[in-house]
Amino acid sequence: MAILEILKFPDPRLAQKSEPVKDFGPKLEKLCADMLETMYEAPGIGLAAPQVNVHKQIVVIDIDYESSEDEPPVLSNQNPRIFVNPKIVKKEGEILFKEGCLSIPGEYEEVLRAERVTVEFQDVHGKSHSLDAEGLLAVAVQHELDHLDGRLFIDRLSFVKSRSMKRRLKKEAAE
Ligand code: QAP
Ligand code: CO
Repeated sequence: MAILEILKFPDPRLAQKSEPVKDFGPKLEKLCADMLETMYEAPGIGLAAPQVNVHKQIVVIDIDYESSEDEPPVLSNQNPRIFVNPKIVKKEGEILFKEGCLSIPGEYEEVLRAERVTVEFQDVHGKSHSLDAEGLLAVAVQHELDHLDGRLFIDRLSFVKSRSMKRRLKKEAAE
């Protein structure tokens, strides 16, 4: 097991699109284990492979925290979920959720998402699954799948808010 380095905004590698996973095997299992360890150590509730500079369609999520309101979240019971080659096939309703991101530490803003999603994905062995998610899990799935398209939650704010936040973060990163 290993803790991986998490890329931080404005690293341009976060904007890269991720490729589908074709090889299922021990290398994929090791990467998923390392991603989970990295997420728990942060601590976070979701991590996408491109955040650790692996541009493959892999996401790990664990929303089972004592209080999801805590920022950063407090870890309680572990319920790791691994999504390989995930696709959202259905979206319903709307939810406004104050999101954060391990690649944008210390920043939290409300983002509008679907309240319920159905996600089709493969597990580490390549077996196909479908999951109906709602609330925090649905938000986490949408946030993490955005990473696979090179998109961050700050790209989903109003134009004015998004631009001013990116300018400030770029300025802070350059200091
Ligand atoms: C994505 O986010 C997410 O700023 C996962 O200083 C966000 O784990 C899923 C974190 C909202 C569902 C709802 C953020 C840790 C963790 C920070 C995270 C920080 C330390 C963010
Ligand atoms: Co994120």
